[in-house]
Amino acid sequence: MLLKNAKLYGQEGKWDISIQADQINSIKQAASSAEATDEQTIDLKGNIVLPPYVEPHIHLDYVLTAGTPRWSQSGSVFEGIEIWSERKQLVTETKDDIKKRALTAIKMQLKHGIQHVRTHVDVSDPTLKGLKALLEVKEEIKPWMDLQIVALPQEGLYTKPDGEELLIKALEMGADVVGGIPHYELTREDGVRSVFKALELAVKYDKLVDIHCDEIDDDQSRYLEVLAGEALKLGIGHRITASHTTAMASYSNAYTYKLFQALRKAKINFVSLPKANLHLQGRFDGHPARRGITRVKELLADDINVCFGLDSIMDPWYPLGDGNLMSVVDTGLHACHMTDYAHIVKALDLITINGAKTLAIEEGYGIKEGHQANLIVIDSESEYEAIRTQASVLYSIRNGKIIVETKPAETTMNIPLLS
Ligand code: 17E
Ligand code: FE2
Repeated sequence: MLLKNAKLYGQEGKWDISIQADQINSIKQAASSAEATDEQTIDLKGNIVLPPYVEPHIHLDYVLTAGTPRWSQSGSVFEGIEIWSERKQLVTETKDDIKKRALTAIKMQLKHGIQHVRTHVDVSDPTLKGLKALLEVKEEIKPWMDLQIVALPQEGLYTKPDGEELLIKALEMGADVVGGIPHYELTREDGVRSVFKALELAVKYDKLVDIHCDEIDDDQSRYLEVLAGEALKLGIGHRITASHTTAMASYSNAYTYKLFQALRKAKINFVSLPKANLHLQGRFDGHPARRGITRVKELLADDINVCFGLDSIMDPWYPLGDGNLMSVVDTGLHACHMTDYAHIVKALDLITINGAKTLAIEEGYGIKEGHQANLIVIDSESEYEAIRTQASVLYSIRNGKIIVETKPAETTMNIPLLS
C-alpha cells in the first residue's frame, strides 16, 4: 500500500509512506516516489498521519449501564460507586452480557482512531466476572486493538476482608496492571497501606501500576505524594500511573511546590480525565464551583508526562461519552487554560505519544520505517485546524490493513453570497 502526500504530525512537508505487508517500509519526500505502482495507492492530499490514538483510562466493564438500577442524583464520584455496588446486587449479568457491552464501546473507540486501550476492571466482585469477560475480549480483539487490563478494587482494598485476596487472584489470572483507590479507603492509614500494597504486588508479579488517586475535591487527600515517594524509592516511576489526581486542583500552591519536587524526580505518568472530572467534581461546592482537574499545564511545563482519557461511556459516574478522544482534547484544553497557540499545536501529543508512554508501549509506537504499519489519517492539513475543527479520523490502519474508513461529511450551501 502507498499513502501519498501525507503530512506527518508535527513535521513540515509532504511524504509518501510505503507499507509492505504489515510494516512501514519507507517514508520518502512526496515528489521523489511519484512513480505509479500496481499496489493500492491512496492520495491523502496533505492530511495528517499520526500513530493511532491511545485511550489510557476507560472502564469497559461499566460502559452502557447508566440508569440501571437508577440515575445519579448528585453526579458525584461517591454516588457513582454506590450505584455500581447496588447494580452488582440487583442486575444479574452473564460474562457474555459484559463482553457484549464492552465490544459495543470498543467499536466506538475503533471508529475514533483508537488502537491502544487501558481499561480498569472492578475486582471487588468475588465472582471476578468482569475480569473474566475482559480477559476474553482482550484476546479476541487483539488483531484490531491492544488492550491492557487494570485490576481495580473499586469498593476499596481494605473495606472488606477479601479485598487483597481478590486483587492477587486478578493479577494471577492475567490482569496487566495493579490498581487502587486510596481516597475511598475508610481511613487515611488504609489509603496509604493500599498504595504500598499496589507497588509491592507490582514488583512481585512484574506488573504496571495505575492508581485512581485523590479523585475527590479534598485538599487533604494526599496519596499522590505517597505514590510518587514510593515509586522514587523503588526506582519504578516510569511503570507507575496516577489517574484523576483531581485534589491537586484544590492543593495550596505552597504544598504543590513541594509536591512537584518529588514528581519531577519520580517520573510517574499522569492521566487526566477532563470531561469525566468536570462533571464529577465540584459537586459539593455551590458557587464558585471548582473545575476539579489536575494541574495539566503545570505538570507538562515541568516535563512530567500527562495524557488525556475519557474514563466513561454511559456509566453510573458519567451519562455521556462516545469514545471520541478528540472531544476530550477539546474540553481539556479549555478546562486547563491551554487554549494558547503553543498548546493547541501540540495537543494531539496528549492522546498519542503521551498515552503510549503511560501504557509503556512507546517502543514500536510511531510512524517510522521498520515499525508495524499502525496509523491513522485525520481530516485536516494542519495541527491547529485539527483541534479547532475536531477533525475526524478518515482511516485507521492496523498491521498494514485499513480496518476503519470514514467518508468526510459533505455540505452543500445554496447561498450564492457564500459559495
Ligand atoms: N470509578 C471511580 O472510582 N471513578 C470514576 N470516575 C469511574 C469509576 C468512572
Ligand atoms: Fe476512572
